[in-house]
Amino acid sequence: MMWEPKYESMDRAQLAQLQLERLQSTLTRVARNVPYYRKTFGQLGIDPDDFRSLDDLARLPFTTKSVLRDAYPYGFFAVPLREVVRLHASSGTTGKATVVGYTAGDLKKWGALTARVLTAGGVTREDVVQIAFNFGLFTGGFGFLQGAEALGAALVPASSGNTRRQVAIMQDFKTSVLVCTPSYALYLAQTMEEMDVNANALSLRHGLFGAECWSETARAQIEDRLKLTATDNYGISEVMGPGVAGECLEKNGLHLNEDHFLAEVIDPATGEPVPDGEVGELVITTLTKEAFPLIRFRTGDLTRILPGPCPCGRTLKRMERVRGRVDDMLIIRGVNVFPSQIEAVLLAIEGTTPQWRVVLERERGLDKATVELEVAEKFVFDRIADQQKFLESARKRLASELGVGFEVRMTEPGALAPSEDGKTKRVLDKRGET
Ligand code: DLL
Repeated sequence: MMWEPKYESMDRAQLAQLQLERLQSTLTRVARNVPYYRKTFGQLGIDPDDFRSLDDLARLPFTTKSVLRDAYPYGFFAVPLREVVRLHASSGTTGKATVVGYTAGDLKKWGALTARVLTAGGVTREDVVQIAFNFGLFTGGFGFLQGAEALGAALVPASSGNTRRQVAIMQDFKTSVLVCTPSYALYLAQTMEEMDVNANALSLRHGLFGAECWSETARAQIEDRLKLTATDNYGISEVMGPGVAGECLEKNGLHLNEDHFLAEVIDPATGEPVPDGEVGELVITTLTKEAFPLIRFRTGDLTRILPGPCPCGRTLKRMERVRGRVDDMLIIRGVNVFPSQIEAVLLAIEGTTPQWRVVLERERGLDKATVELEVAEKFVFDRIADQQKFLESARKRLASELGVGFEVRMTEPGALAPSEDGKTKRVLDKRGET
């Protein structure tokens, strides 16, 4: 099932033509209305009227989070404020927030794009869709609300937090689709087990998870413990929010909505595009946004374009699940490690929970990395010796699978509960403090 088959299974040559036309009109609009683009296009000698081929993309300037921040709050808007009907803001985890505006037309397209993602994940108008993303400045809640409405599904805006109540809602409302972060889905599963609620007695069919990094191990656990099919979806508030890319039920990469977003993958160090199939930083140019168009926006997310067609019939390219953020990659004694790799190892160990984090410290000039984790309630150790054995085996697994030594420590239950918007902060870097 596709929501907009005309675009989702478009002939690639036709799609390229559509992208070019949309890019040309976006360039003309930003050159006219956004001071940063007017200035940089002038410096680089770019005339939107001369822009004839998608191959010329690499001539255009990048847009970074820091230039957006410098223009806080409205400096990148391409329409007057009176045309704007909605404002959201990026979560600002890596600095000051960025304000993102939407026209009525932008909201309509956004709804269609999240409807595409929901449909690809198996959702129909028959479903009861529980959204456990925060409804607020964060784009997750409202983004999916519009898609569910467009689809005609029954939407339950449960919002984030109050986990026991979420479980009760799932039981009473016969929720068939869960939409939240993957770490929150695991937390829900854990809470259900503590409440003695059997997932088989629920009505869940599908789960759509995104907004943070996760792993195939986490997917397998979520599917098993919540008894649903779990798909991954990607978005970023500066570009729109959810709706940028989503997996179909083949669960093999996320289809990029290329008729609205032009995706490139670049080498983060040099800024040069890398060939399809190679890992690099995802860069997105919006093709249809009115209020907040962006040219070559550097997402900071690492992924690659997957080769070959998808059996689902969509011709939209797929990107691999995001491996991590360029700035989240840990370099511990020279070895590169992403938090999602640590998660995959931990989840495979019996007794661990989704509540964990890495603390980085500097001790006598050397980096020290400690994994702090909670163990499941039913897995509490009566004897100190058992606890030592558990920690030692976790230490060994991490060292052998990731090639780097971590200390492992248990924390008090509840010490690492998920944050309000459901995004879990996995790295606490204290190296600057010592
Ligand atoms: O997280 C938008 C969103 C909401 C996406 C709901 C999906 C579902 P931001 O708060 O601006 O927007 O955070 C964007 O989250 O740059 C990635 O680092 C990360 N991220 C989002 N989706 C995924 C994913 C929303 N599927 C930042 N896998 C991005 C890994 C993801 N990371």
